[in-house]
Amino acid sequence: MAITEIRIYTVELAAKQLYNMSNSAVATPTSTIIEVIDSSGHVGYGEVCLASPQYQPAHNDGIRTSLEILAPAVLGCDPECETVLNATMNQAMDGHTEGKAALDIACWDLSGKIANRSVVDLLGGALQQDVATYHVVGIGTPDYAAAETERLQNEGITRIQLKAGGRPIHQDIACIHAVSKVIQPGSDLAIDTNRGWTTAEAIHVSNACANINLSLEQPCATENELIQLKKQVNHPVIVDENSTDITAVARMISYGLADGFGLKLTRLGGLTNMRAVRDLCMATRTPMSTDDAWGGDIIAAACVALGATLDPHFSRGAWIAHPYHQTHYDEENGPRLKNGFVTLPQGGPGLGLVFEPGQFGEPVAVYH
Ligand code: 0XW
Ligand code: MG
Repeated sequence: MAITEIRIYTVELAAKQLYNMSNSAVATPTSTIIEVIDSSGHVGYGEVCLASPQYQPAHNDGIRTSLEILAPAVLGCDPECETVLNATMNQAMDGHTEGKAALDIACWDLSGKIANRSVVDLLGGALQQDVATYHVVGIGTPDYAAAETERLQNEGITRIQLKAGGRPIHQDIACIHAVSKVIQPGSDLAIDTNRGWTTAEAIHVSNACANINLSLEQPCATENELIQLKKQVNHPVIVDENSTDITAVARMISYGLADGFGLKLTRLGGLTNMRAVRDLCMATRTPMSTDDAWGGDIIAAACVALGATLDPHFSRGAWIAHPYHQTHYDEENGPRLKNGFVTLPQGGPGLGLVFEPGQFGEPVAVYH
């Protein structure tokens, strides 16, 4: 088979629930949806949507500009040859992993449809049928943080990610203590500052919460700060934004720095690259999540598909943005929170999603 046409669509995914991080609040990100058609008429879908311009060094408009180079470069590629596809994209353009990821994901979906198999099976098969997930509690007051944590736990969520940073740390400490009073035994609490604290602030917070069972997710901005911090705190350190590619992941594992990772499919370049990172993390017994920054059912299905292939012991969960924007692409099959897990789409081969012709409106760009 060969890729014969690529269509690009956009969908706005406005946050309908408070979602404040240390460096930004999520407003109305514009998602980029990619439709890849091959010579047999099969259609695969990919997606990428960044949460805010501050969250990572990329921008949603820039992704569509990168596709002006990447999409023409992969016309004629065999969608089932992911190694060749990624090599072709890397020869066409350095970096820009987000646009590459969306094309890569679309080809995994397409490959599943050609082979009449799920992406989960193409990735090696499910080790989790009910895929673990976690839920974010945005930056707010201690009462809000405690009440939201209780609400989520009542819905079966046992993995809470409390956002922090970007304000005086005594306010973060107050929220952490408020949550610690309501978190249930067996629940997992991560404090994610999205690079918001200095090393000194992170040490201060860790000491002020020394008797609270929590992990520090991306507490500081740079790898060197995390290396210094790791020597001085007892709480586990989870690396997110610094895990920019497999070499960074391997380096931080070799340093003994990472007690786990918060990984983003599109930051790492898609399912092909994430499969390699998954294998490295499982081989080194390093827990990881399978997330993305924002997005709809397509990127969620890709995150959940990869998440399903993780040994549950090393799964930090597959995060999906749906609860925060509540936009359906596939109302029946889209990944949804259920009893503390996230559902795997069952709509058919590939990512398991079903779309109506023309569902995403007129394409903003077509390459053929
Ligand atoms: C919670 N996430 C997966 C979604 C937000 O965009 C940020 C990210 C994180 O863990 O930092
Ligand atoms: Mg994070």
